[in-house]
Amino acid sequence: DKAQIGVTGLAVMGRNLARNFARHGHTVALHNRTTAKTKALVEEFGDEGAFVATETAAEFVAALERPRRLMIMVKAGPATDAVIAEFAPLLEPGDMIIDGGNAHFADTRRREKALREQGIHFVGTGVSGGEEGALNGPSIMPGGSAESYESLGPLLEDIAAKVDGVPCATHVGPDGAGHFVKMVHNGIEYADMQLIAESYDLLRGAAGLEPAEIAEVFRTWNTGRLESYLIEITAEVLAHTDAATGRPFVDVVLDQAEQKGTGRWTVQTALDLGVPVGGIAEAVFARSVSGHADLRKAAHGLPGPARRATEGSGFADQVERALYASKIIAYAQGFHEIAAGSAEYGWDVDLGAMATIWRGGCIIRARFLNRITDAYRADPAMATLLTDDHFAQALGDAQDAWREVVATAARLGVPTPGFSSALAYYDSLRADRLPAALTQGQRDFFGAHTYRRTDRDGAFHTLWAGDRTEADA
Ligand code: NBP
Repeated sequence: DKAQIGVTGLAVMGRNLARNFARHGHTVALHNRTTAKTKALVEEFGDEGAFVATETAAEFVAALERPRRLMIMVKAGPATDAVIAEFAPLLEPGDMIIDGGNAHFADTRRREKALREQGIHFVGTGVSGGEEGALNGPSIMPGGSAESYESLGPLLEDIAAKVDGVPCATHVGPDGAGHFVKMVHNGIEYADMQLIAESYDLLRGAAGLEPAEIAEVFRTWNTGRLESYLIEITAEVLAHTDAATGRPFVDVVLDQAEQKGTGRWTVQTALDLGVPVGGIAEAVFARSVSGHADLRKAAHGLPGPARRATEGSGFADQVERALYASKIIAYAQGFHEIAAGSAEYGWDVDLGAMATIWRGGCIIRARFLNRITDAYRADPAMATLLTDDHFAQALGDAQDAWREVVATAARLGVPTPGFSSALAYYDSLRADRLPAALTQGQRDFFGAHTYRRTDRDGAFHTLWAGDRTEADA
């Protein structure tokens, strides 16, 4: 029998996706540059389903039913191009190459265009959920042509996570849309993690709680509106004790956060699109600051606030409100970026559907995402999530607590770039007037960059160096 799908690149992700397809009753052709990995997979897991192990590219392609569905799970970057160059000449019009690696959406657009000229569908696909998700049900974000999704969609929906019976996979949009959405998903993940980290730091630094006590606070939060995978694992990590020293695990881990680059891409892309994603940017920069051991060493010992007050028992509740409000902001910024990308590249992404497919499988899975889906269902053209009834009310309820938490952090010297920037974004959007008017005045003064007026149309320039009369520009 011919295979319904083939997977090339059998490291942790490819291997687990292949097993997931097989466990769902699909015949899976296997291929890997190093053939030992292919053999090992069949030896260890061959009884889980129908696998066709192949060694050469020609054998692999020949093992697939037509139209062929060939999934690439190799290290994103030059390896992806190398694998495409190897297989594309062996394929026929109508065949599909699915790239499930973490490719940059611009690379996906380039590859899709090149392969389209050969009649091959290139399906850049975001896959979230790591190793575990790949095996038991990831969140899947496929781009590419609608036609390819007709053939591929049922397979992807089969292996995806399910929430309330709904698969966490849907066609995102043409060419690079899937990888773009996966990129922003990761950016939001950065922001979410940063906000949780700040909450922990505040409960520790301002309320004086121990990690085990903070774990309990997170466990309680996880029974409410903040219920999510990230809050759940935060409690687990904080409750963990280091076996070697008997100290809280979080105290023996070097405090320098690393990153693989998707958060940075989200911010770089947002800058290109002119979308303010301060919450995501602050999260990326917070990791960067933590990693600058040299700067931190040089600055260590600089003066801080004299005050050392400890916050009372109501503080945790205030932090919960600040966290929820800031999380709403981070998601609103991420969704704004997806909307902007969709408009720029003509993808027509269904924003509500993105929240739906993130409910399971992926790292940012959360009860809260249902609210985002509801919000976009109620008003697909909403300019910002913040004005949705539920979110507007939550932001309203959070006002005093959110401001108190940011003020407390500033008074006590606990760094909260995520909370602070989220609040500044909120206050900027809701302001009657912004000091951007002054910025425009300065720009006109030093560079004759002109300005618009509130009371009539047109562009104007004031003769700053002359008699300061105003001229039409
Ligand atoms: P890696 O990213 O570690 O890649 C290893 C695979 O790439 C192996 O199969 C290796 O073959 C193959 N490969 C390389 Br490297 N260079 C190659 C080349 N020039 N030609 C052919 N094959 C080549 O694997 P991974 O961690 O399973 O991730 C796979 C993809 O999934 C990546 O793009 C990653 O970003 C993405 N992703 C990973 C996660 C995660 O949690 N790990 C989550 C979501 C997405 P070999 O065996 O012969 O060396």
